[in-house]
Amino acid sequence: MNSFKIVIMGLGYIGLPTAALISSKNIKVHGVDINQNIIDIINKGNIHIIEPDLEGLVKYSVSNNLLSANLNPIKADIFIIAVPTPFKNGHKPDTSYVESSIKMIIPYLENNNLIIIESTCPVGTTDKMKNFIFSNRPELKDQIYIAYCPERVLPGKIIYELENNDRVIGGINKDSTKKACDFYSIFVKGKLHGTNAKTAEMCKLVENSYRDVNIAFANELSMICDEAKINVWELIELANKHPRVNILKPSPGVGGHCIAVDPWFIVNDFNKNAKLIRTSREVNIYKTEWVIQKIKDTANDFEKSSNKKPKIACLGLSFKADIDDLRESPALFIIKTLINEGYNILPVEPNIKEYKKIKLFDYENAIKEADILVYLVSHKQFKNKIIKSKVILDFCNINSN
Ligand code: SAJ
Repeated sequence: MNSFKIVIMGLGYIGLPTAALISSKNIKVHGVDINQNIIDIINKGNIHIIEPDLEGLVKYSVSNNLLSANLNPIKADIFIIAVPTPFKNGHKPDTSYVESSIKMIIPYLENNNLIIIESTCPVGTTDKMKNFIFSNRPELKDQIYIAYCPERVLPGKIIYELENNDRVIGGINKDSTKKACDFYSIFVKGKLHGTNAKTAEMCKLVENSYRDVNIAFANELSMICDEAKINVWELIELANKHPRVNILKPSPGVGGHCIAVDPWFIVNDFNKNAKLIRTSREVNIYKTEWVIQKIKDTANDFEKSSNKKPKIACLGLSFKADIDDLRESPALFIIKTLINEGYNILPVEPNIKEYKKIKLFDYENAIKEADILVYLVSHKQFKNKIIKSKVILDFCNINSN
């Protein structure tokens, strides 16, 4: 076993897979979370999130005494911060979990420790945390290493991408960058790119904003094409035959806790110049409203022509295909809005057994019973089964790959 010890603050979507992967390399990991229920689950070798390959790693590490979950940190060589940074009202990033994690580890810090922040953060957060640590423990100045290294993994492929993606690592000084690169080289097969903390922080925000801007372009095209009566999917396929064009896919809007959130971190701090990034967020949010209006118009036309209120099967609740994650899901928002406005909705989500306030329907029954089929998420269970005799609204090109 490696002799050094790691503390990971936060055992959620990023912290737990990171803890499991590192500990599976025979390194002792002491995980910390504020939720006792999560701690109990992990200490039994189980997991509280759905992610392929994770459970086996956690079981292995817990049963070999390499990983444990706890309420408080301990003294260690390396401290990794992997807590969420949601946003408050007005799209302002909320870094309070990062701050409270740093506060919790401060009493345990010793010379030569390395602190790594992985949470998505506004530019300048690492520097702020450095000042906060040194104002509480001035004797640690120049004696510890601090770096920012954002996670970049895709939910559904986290374990593979944790090991294989390149990493961007920005220290508060060159020694910190080197120390953090040496650490990641133990378990990352991708390339490690050293820079400064500010650039690494911005890099994370830019990656997700880049994707948001490009999806906004596709979503805007889908609304223009609807007006022009052109099939947007065919159009994009043709345009993408150009060697330097690669348009992404239109959707009912952008969901998840990353792409729909991170661009606001840039807009919030650089409001005057972040015009395209802000507008792209607005276009992607507007696309969801546009989809709701389309469904309502189709339902109202149906009612006028057949003199009965239509049953509408809404297919898919999650924020993207083949997962059960509902965070910031446009499909869920669409369904909730229509139900609240009194439409007769049959929601279908094959990846979820039960959802608190919304009664879920079985796919086969829903498509049989419904008058209108609305495809919101291209889950594999929905593919190649379109019933031509029904009114169909397809917002995700259901039969494509
Ligand atoms: N979407 C489209 N059209 C597309 C692609 C995606 O509308 O052509 C929508 C999806 O339906 C979904 C949303 O975008 O609602 C986001 O899905 P995603 O699969 O693109 O990304 P996430 O949110 O699951 O993960 C992203 C990834 N970032 C990038 O690809 C730049 C991941 O690498 C990050 O680690 C993750 O955010 C994160 O944690 O920040």
